[in-house]
Amino acid sequence: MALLLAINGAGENWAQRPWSERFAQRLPSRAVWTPADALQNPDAVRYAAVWKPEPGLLATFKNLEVIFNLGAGVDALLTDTTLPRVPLVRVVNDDLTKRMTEYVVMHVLIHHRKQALFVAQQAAKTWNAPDQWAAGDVRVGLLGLGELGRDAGEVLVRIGFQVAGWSRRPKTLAGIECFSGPDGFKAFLARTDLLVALLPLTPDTAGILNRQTFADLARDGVLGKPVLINAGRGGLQVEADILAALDDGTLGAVTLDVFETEPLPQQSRLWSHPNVTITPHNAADSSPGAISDYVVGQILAHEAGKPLRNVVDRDKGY
Ligand code: NDP
Ligand code: OXD
Repeated sequence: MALLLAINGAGENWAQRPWSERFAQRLPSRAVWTPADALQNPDAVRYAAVWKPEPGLLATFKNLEVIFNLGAGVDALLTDTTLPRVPLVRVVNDDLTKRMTEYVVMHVLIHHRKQALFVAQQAAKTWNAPDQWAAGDVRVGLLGLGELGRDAGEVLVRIGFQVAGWSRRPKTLAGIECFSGPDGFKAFLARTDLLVALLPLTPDTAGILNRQTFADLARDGVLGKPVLINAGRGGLQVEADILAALDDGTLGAVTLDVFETEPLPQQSRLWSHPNVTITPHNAADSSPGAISDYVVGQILAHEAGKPLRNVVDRDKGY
């Protein structure tokens, strides 16, 4: 049996050679193939570990048993209409989850503690200490209460924020006010000062961060104007609406890790807007070693007859 490794990511973390070496070390008795190797002997390929593979590639391997996506979000993979209907496993691991929680908590605190003001004051050598409200005065709303939303929510609760979350199905979570489904959306927004998006990109969530959503956020919070943080997927947001909402004061500030087009094009006005913070889709760049351990652990468990974990529901799209 062989493992196909097909990787097309940008940045150092996604270089194909180190991934091949990591898997070869962890599975010394198996063949670990690049797409070119695998196409020489397609029937031997039993597993595929992929990040943004060429559309159509995986349909070539008739004996494929499991596809492992090397990230948490599977939206890019599911746009391939020829993707074999074998189990598709996504990454869920502590390393990735904790890194996302760091990102969310850091950016919530930056907005809450007015850090942009202090950076500007330092540049102007100004000593001025404005009133600071407590975390308990700020209502954070998490769009998505999955692996990532729940963990970030727990830490935000511990710090003292008023935390609510919105998911597809109803939930009960300690310390987090839970809303669900289209019926719960408006009430969730109406109590939210600081909106954090950690949703997967699906046909139901595409463009959900739009003008109407921003207009429905609370306008009586201590932050003055609502704030948006999006670390889910760029397709959740309508960037023209974000810019218009910042310009007319519907939103006070935004932090974006993900974009409609990545890398963010040079001509995007988001780059230079004073109330926009941009990070290059690295909110939760997980350790390649930890991801490789996770995939190999799943392969060995599968071969020992145990069920695969974190299998994507193709009908829901996440
Ligand atoms: P999960 O699948 O564990 O959670 C998804 C959450 O979104 C669930 O709570 C789900 O509801 C909710 N949801 C999905 N569709 C809807 C809908 N139509 N209406 C309401 N709620 C909905 O995913 P993770 O938490 O692991 O990851 C979330 C996303 O974060 C990934 O899909 C990926 O796009 C992104 N991501 C970004 C990274 C980055 O570096 N920027 C890194 C890793 C992930 P329910 O619980 O009811 O199913
Ligand atoms: C992921 C990502 O989905 O890196 O894991 O965005």
